[in-house]
Amino acid sequence: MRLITATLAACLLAGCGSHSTQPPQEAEGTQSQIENSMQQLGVVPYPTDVSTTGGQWTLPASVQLLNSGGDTALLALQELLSQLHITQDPTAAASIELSLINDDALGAEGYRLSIADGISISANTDTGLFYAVQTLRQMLPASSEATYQLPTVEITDTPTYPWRGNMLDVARSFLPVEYVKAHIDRMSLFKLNRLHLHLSDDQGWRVEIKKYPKLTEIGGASAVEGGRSGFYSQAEIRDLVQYAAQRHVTLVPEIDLPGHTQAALAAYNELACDDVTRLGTYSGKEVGFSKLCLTKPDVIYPWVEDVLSEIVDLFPSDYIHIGGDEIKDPLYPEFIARAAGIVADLGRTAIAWEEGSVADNEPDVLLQLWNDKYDIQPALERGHKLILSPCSYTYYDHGNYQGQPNTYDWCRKEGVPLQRAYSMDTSKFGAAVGIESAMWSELVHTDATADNRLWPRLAVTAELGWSQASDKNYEQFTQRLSNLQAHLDALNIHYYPEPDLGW
Ligand code: TNX
Repeated sequence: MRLITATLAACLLAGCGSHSTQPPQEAEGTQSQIENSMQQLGVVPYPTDVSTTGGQWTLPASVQLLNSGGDTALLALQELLSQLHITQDPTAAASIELSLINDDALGAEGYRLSIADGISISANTDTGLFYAVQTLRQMLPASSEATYQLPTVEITDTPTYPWRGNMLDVARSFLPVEYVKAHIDRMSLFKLNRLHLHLSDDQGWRVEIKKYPKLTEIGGASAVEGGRSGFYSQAEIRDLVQYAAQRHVTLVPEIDLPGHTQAALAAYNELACDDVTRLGTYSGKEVGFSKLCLTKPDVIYPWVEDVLSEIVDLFPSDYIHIGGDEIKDPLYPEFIARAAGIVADLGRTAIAWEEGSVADNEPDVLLQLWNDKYDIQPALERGHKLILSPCSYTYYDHGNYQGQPNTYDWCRKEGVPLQRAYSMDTSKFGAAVGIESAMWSELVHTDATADNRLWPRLAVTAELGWSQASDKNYEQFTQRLSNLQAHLDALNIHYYPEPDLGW
């Protein structure tokens, strides 16, 4: 709000005229930097096209809402208005209008938001309308104030990538349902739309599978040393899926196969090769020691099929992640191709970590790149697309600063500070559906620590995933984001006090 007021003051003083206020790539000097920043809306991710007319409009204490079909958008708008103590009155002079239209330029997620002598929002879908409401939410204060002044503006906004995601490792250390719901709320404020849940690993199994109850009886009770155990029942998953859908977030489940499976082996010993002696649960931090016995196809494939069938029943996501990281076995490529085939037979498409690119997969299988320098070129040539998670930019289990206690630094010894995360050039990795940051949880054992690792860096994932690369400007990003501190506070986020934001 402060920035918006400053914007208006600057416009009123200097006369903004009717020109685009998209942030230019290079600010030329201190004076122009200040002017540029003052002309920006305090919105993250920055919208595609913003033009101000130099005026302002005061949102009155009571408005009428006109809605043609934006169900979740209407709910979000009503929630926003009630937080600001603005009442709805069908006879009020001022209106906020949500309209479903037909405009190819907006795609499935884009919207137009116009503020003149009222607010008019249009989009092809409820999703687009919902995102417009999120933009409006960021332009307004986080809690009620005496008056609400908005700049008169025309925004047209569409995302760069359809996949704007975050991965939570709930396997090493569990995150309770309440945390996941709060996380979905927070993601939606930034137009993030994929929540990848890493549901199984050596240290734990976190989703109820009816046919194999010991997975959660045994695997749900274990965790990494110092971490939390637990699991989601199928009823809880269904509730979460619905909660996420109402906020335009798709839950993408991962069952990590055929490595990272000690929790499953501990529950069902027959999945391990006969000479394996390590058959109990595991709470250390090593990786790459466990695997399903690939020479026992009659045992493991029916199990994989049963587990994935229940996963597909629970999660409506078009994509199901089958893991595939950190394992060496001559039968590995065959396993990945077969597991991806099982997913396809269930009517969905598989995602595998980058190593899965050695398998003979259909080109629609998505590959998730996690080592910056992995040679993914051959897979790109076969037509695969990527989810970009290069660890030196997107691994938020790495420090907010070099040497932050309880963070990893195996990928980048300086950690992944905000500015580093923002500096990722998404175009240099090849054809991508989008970007996803990851929070592994070997060292993240509480909600507050999770918040500290995720925020404010998740705002970077949002901006790189949504905004135009040509608008990228770290100074301006930090100015816009610092302006949103009250919004993060209102969401009760225990964010890292990032010095670049003055927090
Ligand atoms: C690598 S990235 C892993 C995870 C660890 C993470 C820790 C990937 C596919 N595998 O098993 O938790 O490093 O940063």
